[in-house]
Amino acid sequence: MNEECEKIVRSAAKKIVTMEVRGAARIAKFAAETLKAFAESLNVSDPEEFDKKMKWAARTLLDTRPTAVSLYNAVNYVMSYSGESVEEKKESVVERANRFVEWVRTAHKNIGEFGAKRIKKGSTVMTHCNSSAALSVIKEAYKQGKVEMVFATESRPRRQGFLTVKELASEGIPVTLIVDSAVRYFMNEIDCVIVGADTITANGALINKIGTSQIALAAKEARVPFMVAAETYKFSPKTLFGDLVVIEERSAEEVAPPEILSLNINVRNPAFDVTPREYIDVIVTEVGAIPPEMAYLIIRERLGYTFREEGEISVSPKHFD
Ligand code: RUB
Repeated sequence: MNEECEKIVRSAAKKIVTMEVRGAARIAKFAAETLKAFAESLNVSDPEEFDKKMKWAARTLLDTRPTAVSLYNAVNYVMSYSGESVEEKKESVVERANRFVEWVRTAHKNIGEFGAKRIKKGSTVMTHCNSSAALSVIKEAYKQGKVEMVFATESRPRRQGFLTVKELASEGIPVTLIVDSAVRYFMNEIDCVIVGADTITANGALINKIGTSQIALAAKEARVPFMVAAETYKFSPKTLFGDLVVIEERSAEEVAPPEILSLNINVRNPAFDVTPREYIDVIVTEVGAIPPEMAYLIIRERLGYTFREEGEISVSPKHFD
């Protein structure tokens, strides 16, 4: 019976690893939903056994992809469940998972509204990869009649840019697809760059799809504002305690075909890169549009972490508590 339950988690983990479920927000929501489904179907009577199984599920999900802190925050949020009996614990898991999913849903609405205020009428905007948060800004600004054209990068090697152009085109939003190496060529035509985030560190740096930092560099050179759309669960509490963000390196097969790989060459395929805070004009979160320097406050106020005091840190994000 519980082997069947474990399948829920193993299959979810596989979907994240193979990127059937991808993007920091989607992964986080999916992890919360998976923990909920697992808890609901667990057939145990011993509360300690329940905790053990939940920890196994949490660890299995956390071990899928290392970079997006949204996954860690989602798992941590649900795993802060309470209760004495198995039934109470289950109820608490379900409640927390539902709250997290609601957090994801409502955050996008606010981010869209706040971000759109910073887009001028008649704008051409550029985005990279496929970010639900960045697209919520673009869609809202378009609805308000402010966006004339969206430049979307292909986003090699996985070409998530195709998802972006499909999504925008399906809503009738004018979009131009470009290869990643054409970013600087077109930057003078751009009024604002809008990207999403996998992680924001305590010092305000952005970790996002590989190529983001090159776009930020080109934007700075051309004095084009660079906006990051990031829900507060994309901020990393761990970086407050000195942890470095692990950048996922994916397989060489994503980059080159077999005849090239057979040449016995090295291939490196980092999935994300780091954009220092100096390149970021604003981070639009669901609680406001903030400078990157305010990242620590977000981690403290929204996620409930403060600098370590007397060996204690709070681990329960405060959002809905
Ligand atoms: C996706 C990516 C996205 C962020 C933000 O990378 O880098 O820009 O995750 O997306 P991958 P969202 O495709 O490798 O997961 O705003 O939807 O969370």
